[in-house]
Parts: sequence; structure tokens; C-alpha cells
Amino acid sequence: MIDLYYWPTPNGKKISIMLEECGLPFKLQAVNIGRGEQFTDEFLRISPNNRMPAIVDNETGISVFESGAILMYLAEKSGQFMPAETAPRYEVLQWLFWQIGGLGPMAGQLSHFINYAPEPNPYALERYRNEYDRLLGVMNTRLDNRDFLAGDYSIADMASFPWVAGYKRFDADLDPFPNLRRWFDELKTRPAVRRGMDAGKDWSRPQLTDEKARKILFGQTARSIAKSRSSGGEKQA
Ligand SMILES: N[C@@H](CCC(=O)N[C@@H](CS)C(=O)NCC(=O)O)C(=O)O
Repeated sequence: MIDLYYWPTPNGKKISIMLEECGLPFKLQAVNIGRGEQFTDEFLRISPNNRMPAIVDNETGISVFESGAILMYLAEKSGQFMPAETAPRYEVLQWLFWQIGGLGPMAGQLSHFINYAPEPNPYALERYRNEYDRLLGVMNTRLDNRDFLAGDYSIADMASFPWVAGYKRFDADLDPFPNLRRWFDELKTRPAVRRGMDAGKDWSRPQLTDEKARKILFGQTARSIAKSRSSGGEKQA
């Protein structure tokens, strides 16, 4: 059994999708990031970066944080969604790392400045809007005459899907990207993708715009985290 430390955000959903796709038994362990549960000592032992997702594989005793590393672990364990041969494996890995280092962080910053910044910041908005748009364009070109990002359907597609699925929250449109739209429309009908995207959808979530959650999520420094650890790790703010 795999414990998935999870909250329903795009980075979390990459892993719920993969677990649904590969059929390994798993249990969701909620980490309510708006309430500061990512700072408990128990969680920090698994995920020292105080970010979810993370997994614990109770069969092997191995724990893994960082969504890209988790996807690779699950692909290796299940023998699915990442080829074993070197060339096609690196085809998948380069698109996986492209998502981890590019699409995710750029969309995350864009969402921050659209949805959470206390006042509009036109420079930051333009910068991240352009980057998200550019990256959707890269995907669209890549998907010309191919069904998936790298060979067969793989962890690279699963990693990117939740960050494309959120396009409306990022004030973007898929209409200028017909290949990407086709890929998106196909993936969203997969039963495992739907189940993965729905994981935790009924959990009650604090509004990230509420003052307490804002402080926990957006006011982190090395000092504030060290202070929260010495006071029991519960509340970061
Ligand atoms: N690079 C990390 C990013 C994970 C991440 O940013 N998780 C966010 C939610 S999407 C989180 O746990 N935030 C808690 C916090 O900011 O304290 C990964 O891919 O796993």
C-alpha cells in the first residue's frame, strides 16, 4: 500500500492520476496546506521542502518527495508509463523535466499573480502570461502529428495534464493550440485521469485568499519555518 500525502492542487493531481492509471493500491493522506499541515515534524521527515505531494511505499519503506521523482518511482515500481530502453526512456524524461522545471513553475507564478497578489502587478502578469503562452505553444508544436508528448501515453503527459487543465484559472485559452486541445480532450476522457483529477474534490478547503492561509502559504522564510518547527511544527504563521 502506498500512502499519498496530498492536497487537491495540480502538483498533487499528477500523482493521483498516475496511481489511478497504474493500479497500485494507495491511500490519500490529507495535507491541508492552507492550514499549515505541511510543517508538522512527521511530514517534514518525508518532505523536507514542506511541499506536497510525497509518498511512502509501505512495502519497501521508501519515501519520495518531488512530483517528478514520485512519478519515476511509481513508473519503475509498476513497470508502466515509462519505457525501460534508454532512448525512449529519455524521451519521456526530458518532457517530464520540461514540465517540472518550466510549465509548472511558470503557471504557478502566473496563478499567484492573477489569483492571490494583493494588488495588480502588470510586469509580473505579463511576464508569466507570456511564459505560460509560450510553453503551451511548445506543447502544441510537439503534439503536431503525434498523440502524446513522448512515444506512448506516459508520466510526461500525466505531469502536464493538470497544469493544462487549469488554463481558465490562468486566463488562457486553448483555441490557438489545436494539437494541444486534441491531446487535452483525449486525456480528460480517460477514466483514471478523471478519478485522479477528482481526488479530494469534496474536502473542505480554506480559501487561499483568507488572511491566515495567505500568511501560511505566501509569507514563508527560512526563519519563519525554523520558528514554527521549534514551536511544534503546527502553525507556520
Ligand atoms: N516541485 C514540487 C512543487 C510542489 C508544490 O509546490 N506543492 C505546493 C502545492 S501545489 C505545496 O505543497 N505548497 C505548500 C506551501 O507552499 O507551503 C513538486 O513538483 O512536487
